[in-house]
This record gives sequence, structure tokens and C-alpha cells, in this order.
Amino acid sequence: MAAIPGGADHAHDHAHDQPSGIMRWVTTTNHKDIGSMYLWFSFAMFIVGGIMALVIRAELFEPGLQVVDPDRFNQMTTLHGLIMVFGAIMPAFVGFANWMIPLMIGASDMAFARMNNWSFWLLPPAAILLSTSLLVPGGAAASGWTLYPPLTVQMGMGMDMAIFAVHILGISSIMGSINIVTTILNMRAPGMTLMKMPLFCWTWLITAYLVIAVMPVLAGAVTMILTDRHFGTSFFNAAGGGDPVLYQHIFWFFGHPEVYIIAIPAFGVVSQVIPAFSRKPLFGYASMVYATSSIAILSFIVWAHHMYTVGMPVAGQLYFMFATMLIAIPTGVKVFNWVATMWRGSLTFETPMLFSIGFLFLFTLGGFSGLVLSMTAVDVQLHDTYYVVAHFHYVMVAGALFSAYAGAYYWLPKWTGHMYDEKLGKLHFWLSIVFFNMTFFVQHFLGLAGMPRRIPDYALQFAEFNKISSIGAFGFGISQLVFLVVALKCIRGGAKASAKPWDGAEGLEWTVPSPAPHHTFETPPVIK
Ligand code: CU1
Repeated sequence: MAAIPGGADHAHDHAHDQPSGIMRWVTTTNHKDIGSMYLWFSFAMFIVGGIMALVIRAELFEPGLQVVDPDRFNQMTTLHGLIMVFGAIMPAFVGFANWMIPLMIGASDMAFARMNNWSFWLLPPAAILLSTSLLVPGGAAASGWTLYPPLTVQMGMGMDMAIFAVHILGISSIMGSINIVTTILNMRAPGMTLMKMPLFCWTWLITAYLVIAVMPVLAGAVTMILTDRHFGTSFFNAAGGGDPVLYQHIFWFFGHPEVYIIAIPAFGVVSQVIPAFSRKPLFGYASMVYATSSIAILSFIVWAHHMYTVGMPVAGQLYFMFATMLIAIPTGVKVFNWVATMWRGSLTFETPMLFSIGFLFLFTLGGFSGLVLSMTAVDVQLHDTYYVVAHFHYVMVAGALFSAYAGAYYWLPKWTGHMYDEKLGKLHFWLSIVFFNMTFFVQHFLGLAGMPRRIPDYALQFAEFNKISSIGAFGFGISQLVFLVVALKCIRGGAKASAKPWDGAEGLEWTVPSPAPHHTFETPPVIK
């Protein structure tokens, strides 16, 4: 079309140059658009992975086999894990990073805006591959999300689809991380030194390094499975001189840092929310940065605590036990700082704060059960029981998911320009925290009593706790639809949010040189 320079016609023409409708989303390089797509994608995958969890809990509602056959059950545990880790949690925090990091450091957009688009659009095909591997003869990898050989070397074509999906997901998250590192290191506004950045940026900078370091290791591990399957290698095949335990070492060299790839951005979100609702700066900012870096570094040297039962030398067991316990120290620093931030603050308890405090309680509990499992002698007893399942769901659900909700409620007014429905938000929180504990707390007891994980049937003595857990799981699942209602309502309309919806206490200001508000420490302000 012929552009007529100047005037309203020009503006009109210009509007037509921008792709509209679906093409806007396919071609966008805008960090906010891409952030939103990440968040919606992750919520969709959360629903898919959640439905799989409910299939598992339906089968475990009572002893015996009722809902699915054992193969299908195993596929559900595998895909639930893979989808939640790579499809739901990681993209959710990349979504937060896309939305918030440029705003927080004063950058115009992410450093590689087109690569950003590609990072996102790799996700849907990977998700489709992963999900449809269920429909393929042989089914999805019925191996658990860890994809241990020899099983994964032997099984059908669904495994190839899962491996390819993991490759694509890895490429996506590496590109996302390169973008985050480059944006933070090169595109900060003048005066925004690293140690003045909001802590969320710091946590993502550290996380991005973890992703870049360990995702290629996972890619290597699954590629070795692929060549064992199709190209005659014997990396993990004892008959050919290989060793399946080698896979476990490689996998967990990725897998333990992966836990922190999930947890550290969650720490970042909570470190923004708690100061805002305490009306105080974050306590111990520098120590937060150092503690987070320490956790990231330590995460590389503890991997074999997942494999105490493979028959490693006692010296190795002791080393991995003590190295693992060491992580409790920087983690303790962080928990102390969050509590100290709230101490004598002018606290209010809107939904983001409730989810943050829920995170604080439950993540700490998950940390303690992690300490229990770090002890070799204890772990040998609890290995592959429901105690482990309970432990990592306290870390993953109460840790990552709760803090993702804290972030979503906290930033929804900024993103949409509208306040969300506080009553519904609080309802969502209370339903979630009750049903979460109902689902997972009892699994500690099941594990201590010896119930094995990843088995569709169980002995009669486990019936009561499993019934409670299953009812809790369905309650938890249904409660998450409340969030969908709140988010949609907030996007469509509602009361206008002010530029600083949380009483001017957003936290963005605390770490830049502008003077702290007068009501910082000793004299709490009166909250209207
Ligand atoms: Cu670990």
C-alpha cells in the first residue's frame, strides 16, 4: 500500500504495517508479549501436567488397579514430571524474567529480541511431541522424568519423541538464558550497578548461568541414550562394556542444579514481594546475592545424593552427605533475611504476601525433609518411597508454584492496569494451602511406612493416607481454576490499578539511590 507521508493517514498506514491477530503473537519481539505467552503456555502445561497428576491420584485413591493399567500409570508419572519441570515451572519463571527484567534494569527490551521470539515458539512443538508420545506404540517413556537406562534404551518409539522434546526444550531454555545474561550485563540503565539491581534480576542472572552450564549435560545424557538405542553404542549397556550408573551420574549432575534452576527465580520473586508488603527494604541484600551464588555453586557438587543406593564407596557417601548439608547454610541465610525483612515491618496480607509466607513456611519444611534425606543412612531406607515424593513436592509446589502465584498476583496490576479480585485471590490461597498440605503432608507418613513410589498398587495398610492424599489432590487441582478466573477477570477489566498499586511500596525503588521512604524502620506507617 502507498504510504502518504504525514498526518493521520501515515498513522493509519503504520498501524497496518504491524501484523495483527494471530500473526502479532507469532512475530512479536516485544518482551511483554513474549512474557505473557510464556506465562499462558506454562499455565496450560500446568493444567495438562496437573490432569496427569490427578490420574495418578485417582489410581491411588484405593488399593488395587481401577483407573489405568500399570503401563499407563508409569507414563503418567513420567510425563507429569517432565511437563511440570520443563513445560510449566521453567517457562513460568522465564515469563516473569521477560516481563520484569527489562523494566527493572531500565532496558528497552531483551538483548536479542528475535531470538526471544524463537525461544518461546520452540516450546509448543516440544510440548506437543512430549504429550503425543502417549499415543505412540510403546507409549511415552514409562521411566519417570529421570529417564534411567536400561529401560529407556529398550522401550518403544515414545522414548525417541521424549528425547527430541527434551532437546528442543533445552535449546529454548539455553537461548532464553543467554538472552537474560546479555540483557543484564549489557543493558542496564546508567547508575544501575549490579549490586543495585532488584534481587529478582540477580536470581535470574545466577539461574541463567546454571541453565547454560547444565542443560547441555542433560542433552548429552539423552543423546547417549539415543545412540545406545539406534547407533550401536553401549554407553549405558553393561553387555557392551558400559554402565547404567554412568547415566545416573550424568543425569544428576544436571538434575540437582535443575532443582535450583527452579528454586532460585522463586527466591527472587519472594524477595520482591516480602519487602513490598513489609514496607521495608529487603534485609541483607548483599548477603542474599552471596547466598544465592553459594547455593548455585554448591548445587554442582552434591549430585550423587540421589544415588546413595547404587553402591558407592562409603567415602563417596560421606562426601555427598556433608556437601549436601552445606547447602542448608546459605539457604538458612536467605530464610533468615526474609523473616528479618518482615520483622517490625508494617505488614499487610494481600494475596501475593500470603503466597510468599506460604512459600516461606512450606519451602522451609521441604528444606528440612531434604536435610533428612541428605543423611545417607536415612536415605537408604527412604530411597524411592513416598517420603521423597513428599519432600520434592514441598520444594517444587510450595516453593516454585506458590512463589509463581505470589509473583503473578503481585504484578498482575502492573501488567493489566487493573486490580485483581482480592477476595478470590485470598480464596485461591487458602484453598491451595489447605489442599496442598492435605495432599502431600500425609505422603511423609506413607514414605516412612515404606510405600514405594511409581507403583500403581499398594498394600492395604497404606489405604487411609492415600485416600486423604487423593482427595487433597483433587481439591488442589480444582482450586487452581480460581486463579484462572481471577486472571481472566483482571485482564478483561476491574478497578483501575494505580501506578503503584501496593501503596508505593513496590520494592523497585529500594535498591536504587533514591532516598528510602521516611517510614522505613522504627516507626511503622499507618496503612489506610
Ligand atoms: Cu539433589
